[in-house]
Amino acid sequence: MISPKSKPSLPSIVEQAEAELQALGIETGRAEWVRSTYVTTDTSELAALAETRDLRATAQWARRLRSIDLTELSPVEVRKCDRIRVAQVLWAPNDLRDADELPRRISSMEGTYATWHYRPREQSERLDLEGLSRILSDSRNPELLGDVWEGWHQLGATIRPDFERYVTLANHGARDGGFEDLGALWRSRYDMDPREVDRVVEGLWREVEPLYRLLHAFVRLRLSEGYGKTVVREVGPIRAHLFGNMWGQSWRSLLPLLSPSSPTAPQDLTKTLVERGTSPAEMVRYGERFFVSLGLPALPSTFWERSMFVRPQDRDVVCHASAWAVDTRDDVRIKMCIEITEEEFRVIHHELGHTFYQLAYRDQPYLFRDGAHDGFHEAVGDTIALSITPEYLVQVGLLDQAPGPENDIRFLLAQALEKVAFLPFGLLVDRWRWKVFSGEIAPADYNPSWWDLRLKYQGMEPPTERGPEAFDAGGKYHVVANVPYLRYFFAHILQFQFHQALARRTGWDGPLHRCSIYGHPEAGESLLSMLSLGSSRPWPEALELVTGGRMMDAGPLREYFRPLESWLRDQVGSAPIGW
Ligand code: X8Z
Ligand code: ZN
Repeated sequence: MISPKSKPSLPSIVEQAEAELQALGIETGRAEWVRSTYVTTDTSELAALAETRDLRATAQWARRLRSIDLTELSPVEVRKCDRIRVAQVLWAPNDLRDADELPRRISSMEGTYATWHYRPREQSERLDLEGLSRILSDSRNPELLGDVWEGWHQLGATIRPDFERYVTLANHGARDGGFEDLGALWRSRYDMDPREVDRVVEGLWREVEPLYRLLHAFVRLRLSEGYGKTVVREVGPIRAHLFGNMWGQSWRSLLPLLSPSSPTAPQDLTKTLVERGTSPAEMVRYGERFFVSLGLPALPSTFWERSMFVRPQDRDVVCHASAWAVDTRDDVRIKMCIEITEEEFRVIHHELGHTFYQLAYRDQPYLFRDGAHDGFHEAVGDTIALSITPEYLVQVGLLDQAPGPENDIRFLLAQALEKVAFLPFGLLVDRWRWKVFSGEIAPADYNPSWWDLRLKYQGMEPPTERGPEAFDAGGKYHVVANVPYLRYFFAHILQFQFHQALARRTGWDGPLHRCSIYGHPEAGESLLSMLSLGSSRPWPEALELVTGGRMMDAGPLREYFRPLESWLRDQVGSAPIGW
């Protein structure tokens, strides 16, 4: 019983911190949204100001909370204090001028990236990243591919001065926050000893590396047949402009080159979408209906009113796809420059995974409105996209007839060209940045060390000798925008764990790659139980809710691709593996 005389209790210190950081976080989100959908000097300045204010407040609260007696706090409050310390991927330097400069440097790099154009040889127009990427995926002319690759990567030299300064400032901040450097801050965001993170990564990589090397050997063999041995040697690394993608991170567009088209080759989804005149919003509706079929609530009307689905013609925007919860609750939006392609159809599902996660944890306290870890956030939409099987496409009317099991290898090969091909890239981006932040890689070695890792993990080399001004890591969005990348490596492991577990919920006991959880609310219920936790509990608990296990595990990925693995082995035969 509450005594009628008792006074209303004052907000605790943790509640005060949470309320202030929420208000600042929302303001920053709005400023960043405007900046990203309308890149100008003014919007960039305003966004940077908001970010500095937000980061400084976070650092001040973290410092204050560190000095209080934790035994006076509830377990929930203790977790909130832990979260404040690692909630952001930057720490404001104590020095005021440095704190002002840091977000400006990042904004400047993002601006360069967002507005970079290149006019390929013998073309009349300057092209943006989407235009250049289209050539990379469609052309089979190695000279043109090399020119496009090189033209995009020229942006590195422009970005480099900002990047060097950003590394210095971000490290100042991280050290002021009690971390060794920015990389150490990033590794502290996984509910485990930060020194263990790389060991976990290494263990997962060892499990998947043999499959990657097999795929690499197969692709080298076929590219060598297609382009000739002078362009692609039968041994050694493959040149990076030949993978149909600017970063060699997804090789899916090589499929027609690798897999002899059979009479049963399934209809091309891109063609169907284009022929039907499907609009970007309709593409998003397909994604929404999938989540709704799992029993999740439909998207709010403001999502449709406020999202950006197409590149505006009259201004510069940051096209790299992202999902936002601007008020951290209902005001969810995505920002994409949607093209009518099969690839973008899947990216939409990826982004909506973020959106439905954000909606699922909207009732958690502000400090817990986040993924169990960042790899979970990246894995949700991809998990759903694994259910875009031919049978699913028939169900939703995007395919006339599902091909028989004779198409399985082609389907699995397409999936591997996206998922398995990605793994070494997902790993190396931050292994490189961790060393940059720790100082192990000095600025003069930025580019040679980047290529050392791309050779070591991906088996790739640059199309031509890189000059001393080159800074090729600067050609990747996440590097210039200060977005940690390890999350995608984890997501590529986790999504197969989730897919396997959800498939089992539906009673599926066939091969994993044929299962679609579309229209299975029992799978949705399991997924939602994990999503709605947000970051209120350590991630192994969240993982356990869906999969029954508490570790990230590459077993389900290997199981998914098992039928392909033996096929690849046959195809490669006695040809060399490795580089
Ligand atoms: O950046 C993304 C998403 C937005 S979170 C489109 N991805 C990584 C990339 O594009 O490099 C998804 C896969 C990896
Ligand atoms: Zn994402």
